[in-house]
Amino acid sequence: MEFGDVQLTGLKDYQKVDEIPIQYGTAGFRTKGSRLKHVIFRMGALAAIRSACKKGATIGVMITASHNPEEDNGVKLVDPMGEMLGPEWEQYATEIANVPDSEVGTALQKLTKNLGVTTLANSRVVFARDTRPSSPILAEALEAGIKAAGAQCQNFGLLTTPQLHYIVRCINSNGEYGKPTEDGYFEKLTEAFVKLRNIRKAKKMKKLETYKACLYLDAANGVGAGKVPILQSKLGELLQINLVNDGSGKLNHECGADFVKVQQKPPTGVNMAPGQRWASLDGDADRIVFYFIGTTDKQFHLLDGDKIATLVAGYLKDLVQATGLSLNLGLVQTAYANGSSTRYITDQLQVPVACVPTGVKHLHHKAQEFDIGVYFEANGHGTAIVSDTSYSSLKKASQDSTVSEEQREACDLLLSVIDLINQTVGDAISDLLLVEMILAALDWDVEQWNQAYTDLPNRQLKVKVKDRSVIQTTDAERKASSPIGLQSAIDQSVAKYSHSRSFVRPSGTEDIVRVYAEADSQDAADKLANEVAVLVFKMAGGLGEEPKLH
Ligand code: G16
Repeated sequence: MEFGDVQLTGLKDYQKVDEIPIQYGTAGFRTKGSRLKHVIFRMGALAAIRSACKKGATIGVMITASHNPEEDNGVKLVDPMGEMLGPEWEQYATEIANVPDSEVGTALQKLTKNLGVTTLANSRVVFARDTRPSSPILAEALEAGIKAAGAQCQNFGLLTTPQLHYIVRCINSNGEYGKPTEDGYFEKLTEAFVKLRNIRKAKKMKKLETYKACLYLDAANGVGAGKVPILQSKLGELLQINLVNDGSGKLNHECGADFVKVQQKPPTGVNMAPGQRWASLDGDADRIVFYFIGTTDKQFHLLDGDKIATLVAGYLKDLVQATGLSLNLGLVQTAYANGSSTRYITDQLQVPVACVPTGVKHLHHKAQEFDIGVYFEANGHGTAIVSDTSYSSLKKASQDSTVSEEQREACDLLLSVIDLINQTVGDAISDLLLVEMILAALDWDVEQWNQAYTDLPNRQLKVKVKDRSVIQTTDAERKASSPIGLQSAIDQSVAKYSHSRSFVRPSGTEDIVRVYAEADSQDAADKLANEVAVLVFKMAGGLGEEPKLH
């Protein structure tokens, strides 16, 4: 079988196991690991074509299913500047993944021809994987696909997803963004963290009284767990990390950021004392949420992506002001953002806020419209990005002797904060350091952070349906446009509860429909979520038992 000018060798080892269609979803392909060998082999070849279309720039491929159960797996493609694969290519990926085995070569050949690609010999692909049992064999399939296309490749072994995004950007910026290795990643982040944390000492400011440099971290038994000791070795006493779910248990099982956020409770089996600051990563360490037990009310409190976003945006807003530069700062959220967070951002922080559909690719894109764009999904996935012109203005002002000393210092400080942030994609390790740095700078404990605003009680549910694509949405996923009648039925339910809101959307990473509801009491949010889940079940072909209120 011919593909371009190379033989598509190895294809026989990477044939489809079934004919069930598969789609490039919110963050790549995701399904049972056992169904993915052929998809990943083909994505190796596609990544090579993408690289050729980007004039030989390096493309990244990450093998992971992130927050999904251990038996799932997936693949995400990373574009040259470390961002998610351009949406126009998601369609190519879906087409190539689904063609019959006998037509793979022809389909790839047709694509290269349509895109004007004449050779893949200069294409470069780098890849990494998470700790799932199926990941090594899928990494072999990927390498085979890249090599079959005649491209060059480099295997980075076990990395977190954001580490691979970082490495891709470093390679393509010729090292300007940092050294393209895991060591380079930790060096950049931790040097910035140490510098920022030591400013207090250098300025002989009073000692920290409230902030305690001690974090309890649930690593979801994922790939992030193995990275924490490396991080710890570089932080010394500046932050003591006590690791649980360190990889010895089952991945994402009753632990991790998704479990804690959706269930609104701690990982199973951990012993939390009131006032301790806890955080959970997800399986590939691109998300993080914080939480604690209140010292007075002894209740569980979650500090999710919205609370991280407001902490970061508030800190950056003050810092930008201190630089004297006129940089516009904006925040991007999705429909899952708690109503109280949006109100706080608008009324208190007075920062412009935008709402886009779920998926970091949408948030990242929108955030690029600001000089400094902070974006976070409520599930803890997010980062901040700075435009090239703003970065240059900061660099220039930090060395400009006509600018006041305070303003130069603020520019310098902001530049170090930018070094602490992985601007390519949401990164749990970078976000962890950023949050810890800000809490220390403000000398806050976790309870002070939580006091910014009170979340409206909310509930998320999952409904299994025959075909989740029957649910279609509009208005940044806040309204259902199909099936007909579903939205008006949801509106009627919402009208029964005060300060309430609810929406539904098909997940792009799991075979389910997600239901979100918020209201002025937990009881009302639970009831509303359940009513809407029942509507989905009845109007969108629910499978199994009808959802019940627990
Ligand atoms: C991925 C995406 C996120 C998204 C999440 C859930 O995260 O990168 O932007 O919020 O999936 O998506 P959905 O609701 O469509 O299932 P991760 O951490 O699983 O890669």
